[in-house]
Amino acid sequence: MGCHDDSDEHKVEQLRTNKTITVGLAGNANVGKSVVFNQLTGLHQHIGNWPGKTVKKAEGTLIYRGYTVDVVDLPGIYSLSTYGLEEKVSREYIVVEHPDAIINIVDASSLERNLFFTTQLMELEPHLIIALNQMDVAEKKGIKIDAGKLAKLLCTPVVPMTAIKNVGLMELIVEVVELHEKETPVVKPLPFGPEIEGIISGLTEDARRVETAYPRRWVTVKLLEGDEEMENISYPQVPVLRERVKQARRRIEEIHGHDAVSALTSERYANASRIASEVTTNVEPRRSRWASLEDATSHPALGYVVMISVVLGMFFSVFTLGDYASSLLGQGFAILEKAYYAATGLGPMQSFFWNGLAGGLIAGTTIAFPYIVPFFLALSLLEDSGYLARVAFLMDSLMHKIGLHGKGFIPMMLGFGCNVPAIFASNIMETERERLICAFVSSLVPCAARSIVVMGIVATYLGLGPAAALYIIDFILIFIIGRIAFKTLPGEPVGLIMEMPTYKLPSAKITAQRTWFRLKDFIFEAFPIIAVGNFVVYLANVLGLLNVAQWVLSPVTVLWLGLPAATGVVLIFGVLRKEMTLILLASLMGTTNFAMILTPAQMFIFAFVVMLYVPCIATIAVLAREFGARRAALISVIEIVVAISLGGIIFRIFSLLGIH
Ligand SMILES: Nc1nc2c(ncn2[C@@H]2O[C@H](COP(=O)(O)OP(=O)(O)OP(=O)(O)O)[C@@H](O)[C@H]2O)c(=O)[nH]1
Ligand SMILES: [Mg+2]
Repeated sequence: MGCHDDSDEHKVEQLRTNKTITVGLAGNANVGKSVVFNQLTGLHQHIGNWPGKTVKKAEGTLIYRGYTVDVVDLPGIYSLSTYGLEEKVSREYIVVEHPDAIINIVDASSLERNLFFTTQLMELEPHLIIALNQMDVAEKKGIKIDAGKLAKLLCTPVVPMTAIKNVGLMELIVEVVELHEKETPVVKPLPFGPEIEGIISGLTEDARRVETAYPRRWVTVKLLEGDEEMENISYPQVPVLRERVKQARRRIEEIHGHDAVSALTSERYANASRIASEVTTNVEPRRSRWASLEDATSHPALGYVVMISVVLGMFFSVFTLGDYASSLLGQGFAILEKAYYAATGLGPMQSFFWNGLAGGLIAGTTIAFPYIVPFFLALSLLEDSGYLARVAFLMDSLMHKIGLHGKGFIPMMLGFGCNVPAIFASNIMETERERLICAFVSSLVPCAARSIVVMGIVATYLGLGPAAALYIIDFILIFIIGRIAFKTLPGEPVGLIMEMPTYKLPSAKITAQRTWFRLKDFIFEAFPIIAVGNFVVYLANVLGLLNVAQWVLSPVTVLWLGLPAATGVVLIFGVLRKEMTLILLASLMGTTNFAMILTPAQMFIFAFVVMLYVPCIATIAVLAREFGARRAALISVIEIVVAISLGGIIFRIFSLLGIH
């Protein structure tokens, strides 16, 4: 049988004079869709070695040979049923928006599983191109794939590529343009076994009468599978179909001994598996150098040892590096300050320029920057290597106690960098309830800004022990609060369905890029806020307004928490950004030597409250956008109450123990 059937009702019917080509990238999760998207469009979709990063479709443009190519990055999916929102979005996009081409990104290193999705995609009859990505990984695993043969078997163009190294992208885009210019017809679905094909064609006659943008064969197959959306479209239009489909299902059951859904699924698997084995040769099934690492990091006992060491190692190196750079920068600015006053002379105007205008930026640079750079870098390496997904797997049973599964740990880990992407990442959870719990606990994770406060005060002046204690208290609280949320929100927990990505050597380019983008966000978003906040507080201080505010807040700050009155205003401004608390405190007191401002007990309590009391304004905004203003407000209030109540309790315990 030839590849293309001219009488096919879905063949390209018009001559394309249009200079715009739209292309959708579809495929399983974690196959490299976003890498391809970023390479093609120059945009920066989130890339990382764990499944489920892209949750909403993203669009970008590329100009090639006079064509404007609109590229759409779709979320990773495994089927085209309407089980999940992503699946529904993807199939509607393919049929309703009818892109000129669908590029199915396939992970060459696990071809069979990926082709299972390809078989379903083909049933939608798009203009299809297969991008056989991760060829480097396949090669390392000793897998050789005959791309030409695959193209013949599927009747579609197949482009082998290694997107991460920019190999094959040009060929891919040439293929897209060719498909457009040559008016290549749509792909034809792979046939099921003859009995089922017979049943399908028997039904197609009636299905033809259904008016819909979906291909007729697809409608028939989906009706057999009991797809609700297709039933709602078809049965009211052609009522006789309902009975016919019922009979057909019974026939399939008689022939196969299974219901229609299982029969169709197993035939798709059979197709995928047959094709995969026909085009694959295993050159030498050698044990990869990652294999022992793989074993060690997911080992039921050793895995935890590795995990704790990795996390401790990460914090320790970030702190050591940050502390060193911070004191170096501090010394540099001290010399600069001396030189400045030597040149301008002392006076209120000179002090206004240095402390009021430049102060915030200087404090931001010396206190925040040194910790944030190594922190983002470390997090990025963890994410890209695939280790984060291992941690998720190890944390599965603990996470179940708060009603999530291991996957929920990924957003939490990302929360260490910043809570905002963590809340976005909560979208990888399957149900609304899990998403909410996950976002809530993620907002309690000490982000880089909060870590700056812990490191800049507690670790620097009191040592690593008390700093570690703060983190441990925080984690215990996350667990307790998470568990309460889990018990109060109705619903059942679900199991862990996440595939383990293989370990990969993080690409220097992607790591550098991601760190830079996070850093850029930090510089452009945080620095203006820090500078303005600092200026406002400086001015208010000079005008004597701060005293009023501090007086109003002192029952909480001084009486309940045992902190200096100045911390009141600082905590209020800290809602803008958590590291502001440290910076403002330094600039209000005119020194970055916190030992002169706070006693050891106060340092601990201050850092504790900052760590917990309400996420920053950006996090609240994202929570409100994702879950509604009411829930965002509720989460904020809970966190303020918990932070202040417990802070006061710690103060009293310290007093009892004679710690000041
Ligand atoms: N070695 C290698 N790694 C790749 C290649 N393409 C992508 N990757 C890596 O695979 C991982 C997943 O890539 P993404 O582009 O984020 O995958 P995705 O398909 O968009 O994933 P989701 O959005 O989660 O569905 C990342 O760690 C990439 O660096 C490749 O050709 N070779
Ligand atoms: Mg993606």
